[in-house]
Amino acid sequence: MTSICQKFLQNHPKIWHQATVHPFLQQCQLGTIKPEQFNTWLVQDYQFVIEFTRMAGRFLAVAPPQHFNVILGGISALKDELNWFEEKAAERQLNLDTKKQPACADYCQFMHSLGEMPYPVQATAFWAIELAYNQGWQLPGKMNEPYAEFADRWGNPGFTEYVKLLESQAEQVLQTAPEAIQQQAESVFVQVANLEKDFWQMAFNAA
Ligand code: HMH
Repeated sequence: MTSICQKFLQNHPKIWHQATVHPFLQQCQLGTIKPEQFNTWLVQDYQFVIEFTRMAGRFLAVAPPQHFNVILGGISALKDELNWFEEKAAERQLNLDTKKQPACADYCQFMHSLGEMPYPVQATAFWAIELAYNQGWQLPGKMNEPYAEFADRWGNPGFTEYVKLLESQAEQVLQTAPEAIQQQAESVFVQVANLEKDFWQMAFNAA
């Protein structure tokens, strides 16, 4: 029996592919990405992660206690990730206090709106957001520095395990959710995929 989460992936192969395979990532692997493109991504993703951390806080607030372990692990990793982004930006002399571009602002608005949605829908979104980066940074294959460090952050085996745990927690609550909530979760899954695609394109356009 195919799980509900795996069905979401199977039902939307085209948009999921666009969410996780993009010339931005391929050119990081080739080492041909332009500094303006990479730096735009870095500064905008920092803004994204700030809003994602707030989303994680709201997600924890409505989670069953049995799900705390995995979510708190994720929140602890976000603490490290925000500090790491600040270091990477300083190395590149980037100003992190930059206005959000429309694709980033749309994604942040979407994450904010998830707070109003039922827990199984939030769990689906949280899983899909992390899976997109886990797959996206792994699929191009081994990268060289300075990009290897970025690919490893979301592509490392520990992160893959964490994403599997997020999937099993989402699956567990989707299994017993009413049909209407399962449908809402599928629609949110597709929205995440579209927002991911647009986020890559935003950074790529900075050339
Ligand atoms: C746009 N999606 C985007 N940025 C991220 N850092 C992640 C997902 C993973 O947290």
